Amino acid sequence: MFRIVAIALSLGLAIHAATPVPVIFDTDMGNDVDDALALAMLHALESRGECRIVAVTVTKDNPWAAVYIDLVNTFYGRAYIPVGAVKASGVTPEDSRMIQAPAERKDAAGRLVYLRRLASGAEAPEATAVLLRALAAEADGSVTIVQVGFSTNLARLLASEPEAVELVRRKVKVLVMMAGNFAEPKPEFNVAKDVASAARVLRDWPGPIVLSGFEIGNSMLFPAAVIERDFAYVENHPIADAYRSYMKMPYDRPTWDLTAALYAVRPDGGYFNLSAPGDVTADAEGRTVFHADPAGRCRYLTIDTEQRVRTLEAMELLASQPPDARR
Ligand SMILES: [Ca+2]
Repeated sequence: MFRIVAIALSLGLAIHAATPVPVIFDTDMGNDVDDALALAMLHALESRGECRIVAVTVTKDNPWAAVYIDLVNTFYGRAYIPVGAVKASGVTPEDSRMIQAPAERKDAAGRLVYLRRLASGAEAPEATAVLLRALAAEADGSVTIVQVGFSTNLARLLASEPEAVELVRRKVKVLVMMAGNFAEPKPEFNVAKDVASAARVLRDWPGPIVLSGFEIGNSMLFPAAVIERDFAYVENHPIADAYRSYMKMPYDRPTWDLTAALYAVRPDGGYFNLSAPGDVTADAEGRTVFHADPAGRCRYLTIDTEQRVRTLEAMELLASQPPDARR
């Protein structure tokens, strides 16, 4: 009996591993460098056959965000991935060197160092339309959305058309958000910058939500030494370039968005634990409160000391994996 269960389990795992998880990555690329590392991780996981990036959508209202994402996708050999940009949200419109410097970097001959499709963010389609199209094309119950910026796009998605909520309910397996703080009653950036949208998504999202709170990524720092050593396989690397452009090196930065991406693709990897179910509300300043409820749709990640060592190492290895490493 035990052996039969073991065989069934291994078959189940094999089937699971053979079907890459369709992932939508929704990011405020440019506000912090963990978004870039998280996107690099998703590309590595796609190269390993574990996920498929079906679209990337942006909630930083700055034209260089979509351009930078497009050049990263191109670097990893996936220039075809649709990139949608938030339009006229006014949320964090300020320029950011981590996205603009790599996008404008030229070689001695005056050519762009990083190839890309988008000449400007204005060419990127509106994010809600990209989300609707991406969801409609995927199998029912299959899509994982990783939201590591503001909830602007997902709130707009829910309000976009009468069938949108039903489309989300039918297509999305889980929404994984880097949002909130479940250790201290402090406002969290992703929630605070667009509280109305965060509150709406937390209230109205028609399916399960897993949140990686501020305290999770804050407890594991991405080492500057990994940027200097493990991204040096190519002279110009768009992720290392962004990291060096974001702050003065050397610095170790929290892994907030990487934790959400890792959990999204490997929920059974043992990297984290999950809270009991409940609901999460956001107040006007961007503080989140968890209300335990067996019928609730939300859980948040927890992590213990032993897990931290292995989880950080997995994030370092995946983020620095060269393109097409398994081909
Ligand atoms: Ca982010």
